Amino acid sequence: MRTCEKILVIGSSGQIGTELVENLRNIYGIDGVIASDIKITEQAKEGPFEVIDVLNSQNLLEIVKRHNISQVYLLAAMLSATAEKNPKFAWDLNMIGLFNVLDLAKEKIISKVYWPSSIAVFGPNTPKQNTPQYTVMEPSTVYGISKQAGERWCEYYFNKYNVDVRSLRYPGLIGWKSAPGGGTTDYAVHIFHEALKTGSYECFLSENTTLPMMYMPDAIKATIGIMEADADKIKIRSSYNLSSLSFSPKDIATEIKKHIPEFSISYKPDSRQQIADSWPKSIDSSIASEHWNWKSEFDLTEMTNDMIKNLKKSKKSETYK
Ligand code: AKB
Repeated sequence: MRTCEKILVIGSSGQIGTELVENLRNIYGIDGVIASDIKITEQAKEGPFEVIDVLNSQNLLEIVKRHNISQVYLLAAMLSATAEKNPKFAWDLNMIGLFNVLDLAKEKIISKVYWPSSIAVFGPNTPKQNTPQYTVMEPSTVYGISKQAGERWCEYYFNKYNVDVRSLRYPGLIGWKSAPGGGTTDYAVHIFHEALKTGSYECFLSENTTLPMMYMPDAIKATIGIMEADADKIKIRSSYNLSSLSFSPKDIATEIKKHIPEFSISYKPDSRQQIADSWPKSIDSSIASEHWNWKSEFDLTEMTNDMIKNLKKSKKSETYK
């Protein structure tokens, strides 16, 4: 167990945070990782937990000092679909939260920052297949605009103030331990729950909407991997392209049918379709592989097997098939 670091995860009860805290605690010990969210959650029963409003820099500073925090993972953000409903607040949350954390590193109160970016930094004019690290971006959602601006600020803080900030452009993330929180790719989690619960699913994206996706164990491996890599290997201080899978609702439904033959899917695209249509279909992450050895492990079949096996196990008490 490594005891030299004291880590704060902000937004720890969300989709990524839930699994990240668990994994970080395996490395740094329960007391080495402080979970925090805007309100108290079940996570508070599992180890140190603080209520933090990331928009309140004084509240954040006080907690960082009290726990002698050395690294912050800033996961609190409003995702693509929810952000479109409240663009101004989404901008404030996504940007002010980032500045508050970057400033702690600028003042050398903390030494390392992790901040997630997203495939949402790309837009309708971006090449859709195998989207390169450096290309036209022009995001069309407020979430994407905030992530692109955030990337620029991360690089700026690195160049001007020597802030050790690291970041990944996450694709859609799929996991069985936690629910997704207001994104366009959320269907790829909901579909598993509905397949097991009711045997059918109405998808809010059209059947051939292919998007870049990733199974949560790969996303956690990448997140901890980039944070643990030697600083000189992290040559990109805006954010790295990260890729694993690419699939459409039709592709994933076909995989699920291998486990639940009677499963049926219908399609009723809503406003999220336009967001999905503006994003890449697949991502080139060869630079991440070259710089800090990124490699994904799960393909679509392995992910589907693992999701179904674990959801069945964890939901034994519910009426899962
Ligand atoms: C979303 O759909 O908004 C997120 C993302 C791709 O960043 N999952």
